[in-house]
Amino acid sequence: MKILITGGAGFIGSHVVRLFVNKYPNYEIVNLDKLTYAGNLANLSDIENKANYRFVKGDIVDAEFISALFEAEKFNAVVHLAAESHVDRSITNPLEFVYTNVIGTVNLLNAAKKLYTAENNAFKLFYHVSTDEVYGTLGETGMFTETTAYDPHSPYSASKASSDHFVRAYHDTYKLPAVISNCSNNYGPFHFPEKLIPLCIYNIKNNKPLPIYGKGENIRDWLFVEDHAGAIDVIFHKAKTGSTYNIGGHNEWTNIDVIRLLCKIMDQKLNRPAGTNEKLITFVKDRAGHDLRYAIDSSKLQQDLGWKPSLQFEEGLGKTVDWYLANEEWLQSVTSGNYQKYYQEQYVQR
Ligand code: NAD
Ligand code: TDX
Repeated sequence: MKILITGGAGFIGSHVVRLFVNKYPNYEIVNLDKLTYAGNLANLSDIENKANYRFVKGDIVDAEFISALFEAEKFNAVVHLAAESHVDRSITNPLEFVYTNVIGTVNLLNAAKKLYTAENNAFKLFYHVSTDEVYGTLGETGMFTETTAYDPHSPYSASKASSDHFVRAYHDTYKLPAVISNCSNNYGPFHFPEKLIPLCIYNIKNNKPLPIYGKGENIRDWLFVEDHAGAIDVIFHKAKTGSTYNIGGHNEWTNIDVIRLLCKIMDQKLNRPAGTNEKLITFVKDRAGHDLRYAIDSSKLQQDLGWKPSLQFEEGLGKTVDWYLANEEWLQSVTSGNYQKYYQEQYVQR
């Protein structure tokens, strides 16, 4: 089995690559990544020399390159994670999200379809990794299920919804074997410090303000990244083609409560008096079109395929903080360059 994993140098992709390379020594894993600001080969330094792993630098938007790669490599399956992933960036630069998330996905689908048809069905599966944000926002009650209607609000979620539709269209029209999973917010090691949790870990460590959008009342459903990678493994091997699975941890928190918990954990780990870090909390201008609440019903995945999350949030958050404090070099390297200007000065301006 030769598997192409796209976006393997990113946050979730690096955990998926590591799991597949270590757990399946007989699979050949090819990691394709453009190495944008979010992609970092240091995320994979522990497995880079494994015999069943290879890295290819490339852009999924480049249709000729993708077509030639598939022709040369004759992959048996694709796990597609490469994407522009940050909602705030999609608000300032939506086109980049259309190129990578929509056109890039269609380029991969075209190349997979060609292989599927030409290679006598040696191509087995196109696994598309997507998000719960395609479903839009919930009010105070209810959960997203696999049959919830799509209602994306941000340019990011609109681009992911579009890519999901294309994957289903290729399955329905050309019979391309495909599955989709829609997951809730992930957290854990190697998360780029632009997203809420790693940004606040970095800022607490450096005694900088913790920017909370609006009143901090928006709710997200947090899942430890290794649990997401485990779910992808289960779905990849067991799901029927044409199916969709929601992945989530039944773990809803308001943003302000997440950050209060993080402040408390980091008071202890940094030996600061109780209450020190909470003083850094700063309420800033709300995100435009900010979805109020996400909550995933993952009972289909639990019942059909026997997956369940392994970690409680407090434990996972503690592990995550330990990882960031122990990996100062990684944090330094990803926050060098124009990081300070992009992520730190903008909050002062608000
Ligand atoms: P990330 O931003 O950390 O990583 C994305 C990776 O894709 C990076 O390594 C980047 O270099 C690569 N990439 C970007 N554009 C590319 C291109 N044109 N060609 C090739 N490679 C390119 O993202 P992430 O948080 O790890 O998310 C991975 C996937 O999971 C995305 O599809 C995202 O929509 C989905 N997802 C993320 C979350 C979450 O909480 N982070 C939740 C659900 C679903
Ligand atoms: O500085 C911040 N302050 C703040 O209050 C940031 C960066 C975020 N927030 C809020 C916005 C959200 O309500 O925190 C919540 C989480 O924000 P992000 O970490 O940016 O994640 P979110 O927008 O929820 O999207 C994430 O989960 C779903 C990923 O980035 C997506 O790729 C994934 O699909």
